[in-house]
Amino acid sequence: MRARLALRVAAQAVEHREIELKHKPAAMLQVSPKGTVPVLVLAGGGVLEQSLDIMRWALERHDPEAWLPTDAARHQDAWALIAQNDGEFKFHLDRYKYPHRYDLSDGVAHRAQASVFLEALALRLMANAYLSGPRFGIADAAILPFVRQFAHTDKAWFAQQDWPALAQWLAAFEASAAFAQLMEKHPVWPGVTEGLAPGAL
Ligand SMILES: N[C@@H](CCC(=O)N[C@@H](CS)C(=O)NCC(=O)O)C(=O)O
Repeated sequence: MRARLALRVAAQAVEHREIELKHKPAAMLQVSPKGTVPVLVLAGGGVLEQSLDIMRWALERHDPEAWLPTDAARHQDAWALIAQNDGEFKFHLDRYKYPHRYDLSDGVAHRAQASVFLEALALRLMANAYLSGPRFGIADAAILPFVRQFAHTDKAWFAQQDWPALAQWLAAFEASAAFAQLMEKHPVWPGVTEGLAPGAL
């Protein structure tokens, strides 16, 4: 989701190939054996296998909304926040969402630990409209999809928390045109005919 947000704002045309994770196509594993999405295959043959690399690549080519901070302190702050999201917060989020995958009876303790990061985000969003200041930027785009996952794990519980600015920031994202575009369904790649040997129909 975050890679696609950056590709969209940077107006980078891509051929979107929707992957069914239960049936990863051999062609995908050939270019990226680790088998996670997203993967971006560049025109010159290079392969980007991390969503943050795709975001950085797209925004370095074209950044019309100035998502990449230009001053060193803001740059450092945004990437440190993203690292916290991808590290500790994601660790607890995964266990909150899928406790049984981790042999836990429930995810409540991890929900509490993940909430420490959300408290910090909520405080930032009380001071400024977005995580890095008055304008939407890379930190918002990189972190929002994960906060959304957290919020949707137990919507009723999330709604009871005293995080009005955080809830509003998430609601505005979910109401945005960018989000609506991202949620459009894409046919799974390769399609039925492409996936079959010639003459099989
Ligand atoms: N650090 C990677 C993580 C990618 C990742 O874990 N993607 C998940 C889906 S969001 C995936 O492809 N999982 C593989 C699977 O479930 O088989 C990134 O940000 O690109």
